[in-house]
Amino acid sequence: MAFPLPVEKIEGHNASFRARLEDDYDHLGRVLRRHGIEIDSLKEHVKRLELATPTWGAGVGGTRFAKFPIPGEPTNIEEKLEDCAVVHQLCRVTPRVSPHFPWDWTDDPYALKEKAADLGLGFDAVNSNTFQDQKNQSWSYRYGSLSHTDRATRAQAIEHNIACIEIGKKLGSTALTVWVGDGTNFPGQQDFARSFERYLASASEIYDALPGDWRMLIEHKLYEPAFYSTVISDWGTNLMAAERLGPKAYCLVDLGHHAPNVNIEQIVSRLHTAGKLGGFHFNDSKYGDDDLDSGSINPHQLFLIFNELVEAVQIGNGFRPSYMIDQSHNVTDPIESLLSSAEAIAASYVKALAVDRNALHRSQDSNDVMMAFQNLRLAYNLDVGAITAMARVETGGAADPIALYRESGWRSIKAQTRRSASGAAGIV
Ligand code: LRH
Ligand code: MN
Repeated sequence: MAFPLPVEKIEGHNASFRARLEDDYDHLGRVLRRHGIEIDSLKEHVKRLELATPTWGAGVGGTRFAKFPIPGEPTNIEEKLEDCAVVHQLCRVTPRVSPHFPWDWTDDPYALKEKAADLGLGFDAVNSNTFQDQKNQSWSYRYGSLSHTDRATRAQAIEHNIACIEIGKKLGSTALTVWVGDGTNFPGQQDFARSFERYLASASEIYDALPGDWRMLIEHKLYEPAFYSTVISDWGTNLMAAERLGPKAYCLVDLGHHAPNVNIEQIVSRLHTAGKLGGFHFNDSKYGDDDLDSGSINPHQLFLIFNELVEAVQIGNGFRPSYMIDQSHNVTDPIESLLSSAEAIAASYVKALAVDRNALHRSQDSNDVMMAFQNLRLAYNLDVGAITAMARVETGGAADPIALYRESGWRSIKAQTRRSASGAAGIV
């Protein structure tokens, strides 16, 4: 196993941070002890946090209008793995990558698994793609895929999902994420009930192909690419599907897939109560499915979501969600955005762990509204940077990952060797 960046460079960087980091850590430790919280226990939780980076997030993203590639960005799965390894080496909380097929297709998945392992990475959920037509594809997904009115088109989409499971098994993955863009742009274009039943029938054939230890993560989305109705449009429909399919089917919550101002933390609580909360696609948004960096627009929402996740873990019932990032990095260096997002997610998790839950529950039970709110706000207002930094430094990461990344010159070095990426508009 060889990390992409020279370890001694990180050690030198951390040595220059050691004194002030220990000072900040000890100070925060005293503050937390006054609230009966042991700082080291929070640090150990961060060390066990495992997020998955999206291979499609390692390259520059775009919109339907344009994409602005940068020199040295990855243009194939091997280069994307290298960049995801840089992210994990520096932040230490992203040990797995989530691939997307056919974007990351390989004829030798075992070699790819080995390449990833050599870089210190594993594979999380695999993502199928029946929202784009591939060259030499027999049937178009213009009018849908798993819910298409045409049996042959549905069969083609089912077959693709099963092929994703087969390659995922060879990569060591244990979950399939199914997001379909199926929907309509005109009232009357399709019957809501019949298209949903066609989706369920197709999804159950995919479900039957799942290995025993696998999970199927169903991802709902309010709109886009369909702009009047979407077959799997919200958490309720998602839950109906997961319950209809069976115990290996779960709901995946992509933060950007809801109407503005929807209370996503309550959806998280409901899906956990139903025992169907399977995972997340973390990102942020202001208007639609903007796929912006996690915590960059609404960090309080991210904290409130982790507050529900910490409550859920306390309740238990075998709850082990997949934490994945799903973003489109249109105007930043993707590695810097992934580092910034991993920090925002880790910090939200630590703040949620720092909530005095007994005090919160007492305030809730006695309807002391202001104290209940203050119980959360106290934790949210903490600057937990010293905890996430100490966790990184103690596991071989960087005290200041973005600063170290810039010092490494990784992107300009890669610009010398990597071919230039296409500027074709679109998400990848
Ligand atoms: C759909 C989505 C889905 C991925 C795609 C890249 O908007 O969130 O998770 O397949 O983005
Ligand atoms: Mn997503």
